Amino acid sequence: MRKYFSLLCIAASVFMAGNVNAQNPIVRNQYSADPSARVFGDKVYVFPSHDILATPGKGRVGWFCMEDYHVFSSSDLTDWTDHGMIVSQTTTPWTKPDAYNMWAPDCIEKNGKYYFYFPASPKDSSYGRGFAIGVAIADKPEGPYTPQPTPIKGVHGIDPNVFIDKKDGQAYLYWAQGNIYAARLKPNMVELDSDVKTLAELPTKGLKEGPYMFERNGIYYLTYPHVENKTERLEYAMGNNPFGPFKIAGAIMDESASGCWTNHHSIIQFKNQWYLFYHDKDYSPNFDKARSIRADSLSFNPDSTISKVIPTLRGIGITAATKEIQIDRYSKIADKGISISFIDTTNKFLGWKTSFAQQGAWIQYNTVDFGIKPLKSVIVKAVSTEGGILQIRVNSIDGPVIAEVKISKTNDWKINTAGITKQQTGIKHLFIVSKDGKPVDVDWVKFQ
Ligand code: FUB
Repeated sequence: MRKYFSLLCIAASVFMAGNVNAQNPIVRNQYSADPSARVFGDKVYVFPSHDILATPGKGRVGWFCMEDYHVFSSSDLTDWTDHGMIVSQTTTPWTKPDAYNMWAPDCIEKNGKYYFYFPASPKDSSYGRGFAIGVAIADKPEGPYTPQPTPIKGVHGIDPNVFIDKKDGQAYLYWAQGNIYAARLKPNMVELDSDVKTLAELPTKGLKEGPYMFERNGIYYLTYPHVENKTERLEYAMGNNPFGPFKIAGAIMDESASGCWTNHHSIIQFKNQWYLFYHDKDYSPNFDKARSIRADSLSFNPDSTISKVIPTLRGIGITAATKEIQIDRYSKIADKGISISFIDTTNKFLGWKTSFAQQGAWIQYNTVDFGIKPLKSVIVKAVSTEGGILQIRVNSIDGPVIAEVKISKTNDWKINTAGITKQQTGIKHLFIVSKDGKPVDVDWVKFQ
């Protein structure tokens, strides 16, 4: 029966798999949090938590509610594929099937097998109270994953993170439960191989959780969210080996301006660039337990410390000019006469619109690839009750106007097209400017 059910789940996952767009947030078809990004082969895989909204009888209303995990992948950091559900509370042998406590996970590859670590509430009190941490194993990053029959013995807590030291191939498990703990893993990756070590050099006041370890140039970076003030910010400490001792080094990302209480992250290097994956509450401004994952570039200072990451909406990756360019995920925006809001507040996953309301109001969207063949026209999906004119410029706000788009007078979203007067190739920064100040709402812009 269990086998039949697993097959059904796999079939449902494949059916539900789909492509989602780039920019921040990365995942656009569901809530997502606690992103564990990994480079496997020539792709980046992200293993996030999957927030859903609790309703009476399903989870605890007003709190985190998570029943399963999805995995996403991208080869260009722009187009992300949702591979569907990989592990669920109802199909894991040891988890309480109605606890909705499948919190922040992680995944790692060893000898061609993929080990997915996840915290959840056990159904059997012999595994201890609170959270235990289990493992599911697959032959491919996107699954199918087979959960182990029992959680890892000797581990109680949340937010597992696994690190394999390239120096000697030793795997370490980190997790949180008030403090941050670490232990060696056996070669089978599912049992501890040492005593549990408390990483005591970290801040003693204010919650810390979500450990994420990585190594660069022989320095071991233990990174973690910590409540130094009122909400979590991402901090780090540096050491000479995976068990420390560690020296507190500062903040990677400040507290969210949105007030999202949690943050949770991972750091990877992909094609010579480092990236920080983290979360905020983009699709749920009023409830910070329904979060969305994001990514921005990260860099190091000459002394090996981390340069603070300022969160952006534009995020990472290059946007093809021929795709729908969501200009509301801007790189920069004029101080006045322009604003961003949800297209439909009753269905926020429809995304955002940019409202132009003043002559000269502008928005900048960086790194658009016009390709090698000149494109002929630009399409703007817009609505304007008075009609208006938008200029499309490249390079800078004073850069050449490559098209002027007359937005027709209408009460409904409409496609407006104009010819390109100055052909473009290669990667350009895009500027959309209101020529006449008439109110115009824009959903997206694309070239063809
Ligand atoms: O997603 C639930 C919990 O919120 C995670 O386990 C923590 O790290 C925090 O992000």
